[in-house]
Amino acid sequence: MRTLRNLTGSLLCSLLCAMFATIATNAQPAAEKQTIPLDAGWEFRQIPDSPAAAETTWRPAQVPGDVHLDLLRNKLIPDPFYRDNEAKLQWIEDASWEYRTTVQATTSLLDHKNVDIVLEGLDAYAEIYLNDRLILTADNMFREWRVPVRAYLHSGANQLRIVFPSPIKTAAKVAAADKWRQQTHTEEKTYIRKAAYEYGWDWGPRFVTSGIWRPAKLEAWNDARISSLHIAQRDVTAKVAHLTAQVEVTAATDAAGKLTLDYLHQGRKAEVSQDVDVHPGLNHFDLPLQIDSPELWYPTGYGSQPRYEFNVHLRIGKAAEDHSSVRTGLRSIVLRRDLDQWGRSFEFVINGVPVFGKGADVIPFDSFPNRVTTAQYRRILESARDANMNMIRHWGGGYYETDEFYDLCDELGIMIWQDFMFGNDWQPGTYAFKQNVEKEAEYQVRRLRDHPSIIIFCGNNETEEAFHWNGRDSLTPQARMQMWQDYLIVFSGILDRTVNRLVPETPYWPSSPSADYEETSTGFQSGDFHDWSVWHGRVPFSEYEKHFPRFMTEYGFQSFPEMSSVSAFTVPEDRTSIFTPVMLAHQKNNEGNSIIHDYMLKYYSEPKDFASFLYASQVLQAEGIKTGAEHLRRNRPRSMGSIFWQLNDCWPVASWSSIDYYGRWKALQYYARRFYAPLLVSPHVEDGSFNVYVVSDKTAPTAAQLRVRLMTLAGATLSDNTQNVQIPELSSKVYLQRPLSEFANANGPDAATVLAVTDLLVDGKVVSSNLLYFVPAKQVHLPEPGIATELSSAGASYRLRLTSKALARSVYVSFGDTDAQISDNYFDMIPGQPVDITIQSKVGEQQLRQALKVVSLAEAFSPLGAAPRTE
Ligand code: BMA
Repeated sequence: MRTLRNLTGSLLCSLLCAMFATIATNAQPAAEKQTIPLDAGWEFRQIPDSPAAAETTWRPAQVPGDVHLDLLRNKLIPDPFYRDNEAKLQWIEDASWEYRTTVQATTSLLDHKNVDIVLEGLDAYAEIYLNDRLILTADNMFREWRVPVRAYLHSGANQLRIVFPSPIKTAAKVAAADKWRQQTHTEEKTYIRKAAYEYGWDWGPRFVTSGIWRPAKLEAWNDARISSLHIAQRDVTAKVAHLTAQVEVTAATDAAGKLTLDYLHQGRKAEVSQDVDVHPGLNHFDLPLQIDSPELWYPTGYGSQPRYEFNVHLRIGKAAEDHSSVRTGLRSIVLRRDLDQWGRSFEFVINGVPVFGKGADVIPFDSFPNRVTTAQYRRILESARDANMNMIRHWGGGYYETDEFYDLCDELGIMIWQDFMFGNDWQPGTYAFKQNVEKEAEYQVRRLRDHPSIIIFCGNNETEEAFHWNGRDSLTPQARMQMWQDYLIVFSGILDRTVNRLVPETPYWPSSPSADYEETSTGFQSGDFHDWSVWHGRVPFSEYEKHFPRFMTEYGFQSFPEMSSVSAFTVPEDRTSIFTPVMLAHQKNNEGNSIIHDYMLKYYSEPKDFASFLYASQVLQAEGIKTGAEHLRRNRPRSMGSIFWQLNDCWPVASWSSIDYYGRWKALQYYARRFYAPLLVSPHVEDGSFNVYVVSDKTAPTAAQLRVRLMTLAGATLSDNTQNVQIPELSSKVYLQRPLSEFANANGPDAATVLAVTDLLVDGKVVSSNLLYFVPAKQVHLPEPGIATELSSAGASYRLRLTSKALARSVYVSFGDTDAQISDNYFDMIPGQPVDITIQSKVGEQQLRQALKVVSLAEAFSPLGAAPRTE
């Protein structure tokens, strides 16, 4: 095109141009890029020569998808999550599988100068054949693969076939070629880049699957295509945003063209354009732009989440070659790590505001990612937001999530701590592996960098710590030195560099937990922290209060899902004890059920039956995490984050989650809504004194009232005092301090029968409420609360009014399998203080009334304590 333009003016050219124009019009060359999804007509089978080949007939398959889901859809395997079916399905990982479809190459497709096959995700090692010609060998689940295939396509039907040799055997072969492995004992499975949780985790089943797990498509283009569009946020303030639209164009030829960028600004379309010369290969163009008084994106609780849409069009000569768009929010991020009296701070400063990170760790939403629906993503992420969480940590043992997941976090204002996908395992040190990781990081960072929700990229989950695990400390010094060097090359070299090059505004952190290699021998000066003293270390919950991490990225305690969730994967005989074989098959942490049982006896006593055990386990978990979360919040700014382990589940299981696999909130999620409230009242006994803290995440001072009552469990008020308080923004402070003896004699008999009720009121409304007991939970002798209920219809929903004669702890309202959404649950009830909750349900009042069950902690335990069975 450019050659023709250069000749403009000459007679010969005018003639030639006229001629070409005619030809072009007649042939109608497809100008702009064409994308054709390859999502239809797929079939799969087990490769006949693999051992125990049982399913060698070609059968219909779904792409994107995986072998397990295809086998399930074809009714060749039972539900993998039901009872102990997991164990029966382990043969699938030893087999090899293949997928095929027909690619129709139409004339309009072949009219393009370039046609690429684009595979957005293959799990994991795969050989790709087009018309029986090997066009690609893939070995990383987390990379996109693109192969130019114009030359191999013929008009009409072409066969695309993808072979997945057994992942287990392939990884073993790749590992065997690494001569260092004999010294480092790096696990075979790590040699193929594949989601670690597929091999089983301490909350997840083992389903090592294979498949085309992300979309496949054909892209047909002519002279050039836009391979990436990024809005670099060099300098963003409320006054002005200095941005650069970075456009990468892949060209097949030398050509002159034009890039036009448009975006909406204050309701009007703004436009920037630039003439460009492209050359074969990758071309980089920067289009600077300035937005005055930008609307900034804030984490939820700090402001709104406006997003700007930027569209870029590429023309070569007169032809519209390609267009691309990106939606992003404008914000500035600083990970502030200043030296201070405790060591070095670790706080995220967003748009100039130091934000206390409140949330939980997120694991994959399913063992089979392709069946996760938009509704599930929404339900879990909205649940996070609704429980006053503003941050999640996207944990490194799974997979990089879908665009939809990140879009939702952007929309909801949920900040993401984004791990690269390395979970605990030591990683191979071969050159090929490192190159593979670099390509993965380039692809993923390019894909993710415009999501305003991602506020940090982190190298891995616990790999830095894992240098000392599994006997590695006793390896030869030479092996250890080599391993550490390989570690640094990947996690403080390749990944750091890639983030820095592609999105320098987003901080990078080498590992979680880490202190970025700073000395932390006396503890808690620097970096993020995983506190597993509770649970794995089996110490009491109060241990949390002895630790002062600068930012907590994991701490947790397990519970069981509620009865309706347990019923979904069991038969009645499985539900006689938490130690039945099926209940143990749905507990993946060694001795997990015994750990729950031990803590149960330590804090309460033996639950009276199976249903009560499920309920009490949730209360136990919620009370434990509440202890940790409130401690961290009270200690701001020393601690600036509380991310508990874990938000969700990938199947129905006993785990650390606060929301179960079916999306049902456990007690912990309801508790989190209270302990993560923007204004929190937190009574606490410290050094013989009763202290009432108020913690504020508000960015403006708040005028409030603090009411503190001393009551008996039976409902008598012993004292009742209210004081006005001025709460500074972003603060934690004690507003009331009294010698403990004034409230209760901690050692005397009275202490077990009284409690302090603390309420924080703003404009006369209670915004936070908290109770404090003066003796350990086990010694609090809860009376029978005698809870009365009154259900009435209230417009489109129902109102349930509960009244209690005595103190009732963790009141659990349920309707069994009857459809009902409950506005609050697992709440404490003060005698004489009715509680109203809203019930949304499709069923009638009568049916709801019949299904209604209310229990509280007092009714969950057998007076005598039946002897438990042990694992
Ligand atoms: C941490 C996490 C996970 C694990 C959890 C509970 O180590 O990173 O690997 O599931 O603890 O053990």
